[in-house]
Order: sequence, then structure tokens, then C-alpha cells
Amino acid sequence: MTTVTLVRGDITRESVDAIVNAANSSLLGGGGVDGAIHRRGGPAILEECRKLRASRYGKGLATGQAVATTAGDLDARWVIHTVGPVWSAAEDRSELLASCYRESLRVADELGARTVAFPAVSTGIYGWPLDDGARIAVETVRAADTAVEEVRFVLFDDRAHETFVHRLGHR
Ligand code: AR6
Repeated sequence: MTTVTLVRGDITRESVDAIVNAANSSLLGGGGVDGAIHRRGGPAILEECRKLRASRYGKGLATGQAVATTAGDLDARWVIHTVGPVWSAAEDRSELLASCYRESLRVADELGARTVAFPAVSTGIYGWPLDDGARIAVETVRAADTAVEEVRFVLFDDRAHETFVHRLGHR
């Protein structure tokens, strides 16, 4: 049974087995959560990302997929990088966003992670409407078949936090 918890704050300050990064396909860093994770986690994370690009992920990580690296100086054992879809009004990419949560939990299971912190993937620079992003996040995690004991959503501001509180109240 997975417990879902909510925290308002900076995901790079969390103590968990794995911190999920809202990355991009290049795996080589960016703004938002990604920038914060690389800044606070230090160069070891980028070094492993470069190795992934030089080996298995020559073309980058596809949208909806997830891959793990060290967590460097963060208070976690791993960072799980996932690539959310860019929001599109013309095309329904919900399944790709759900896949980010499912695949991240699958990687967490492979690693043996029991506590996993997620940001609200795609709801920043990638423009996904917060309420819908929260719905997909909560529904997907609740439906997942995983040995992860705690999924902690870490929301950066009051609005995002309240949106997730509201979503978690809906069954
Ligand atoms: N801790 C927790 N949540 C955060 C933090 C933080 N430190 N910083 C931002 N958020 P985003 P995306 C929230 O933009 O939309 C990068 O350049 C933010 O308010 O980080 O998936 C990547 O390299 C929002 O609710 O990720 C990609 O190119 C949520 O985290 C692109 O951005 C996600 O915002 C990915 O865009």
C-alpha cells in the first residue's frame, strides 16, 4: 500500500530514497526543478547524465520515460530523471504525463527505493495546466502497482500545494 503525502517546498531539500527530476530529453540540465537539482546536487549528477547520453541514450531520453543516476550531494540515494510532455491544446498528451509517474515508480522499484519525492511534472516551463497535472499525478500514483511505500509530492508554491490537497481529497 503506497501512502501519498504532500509537502510545500523545494524538492532539493527533501530526504528520501529517490528524488524525481522534471528533466528534458537532453538530460543535460535546464531551468526549474532540473536547474535546482543540478545546482544543489553538484557535478556528479551531470557527469552520470553525460555517460547515459554517450551510451544507452545517444538520442536522449524519450518523453514519458525515466532513468536513474546518483543523487550527488542531495539527501537521497538516486535522482530519477523523467521527461514530461510539453502541454498542447491541440493534442491530448495525458498518457505521456501519466507514463512519467508510472515509469519513475518502475525505476524506483528496480532500485529498491521505498520513498520517492515527485515534483508536479510538466506544470512549469512545459505549461501543463496545474489542476489537470495534479489530477494525472494523483490518479496515476494511486493506480500504480509498486513497492514504493511513500510517494511525496513536493509543491513549490501555495497554489500548487492547494491544488494537490484538493485533488487528493477526490476519490
Ligand atoms: N522544488 C519543487 N518544485 C519546483 C521547484 C523546486 N525546486 N522548482 C520549480 N518547481 P519545471 P516542467 C515546480 O519548469 O514544466 C526545465 O528547463 C514548478 O513550479 O521545473 O516539467 C527542464 O530542463 C512546477 O510546478 O518542469 C525542461 O526543459 C513544477 O515544479 C523543462 O524545464 C515543474 O516545473 C521541464 O518543464
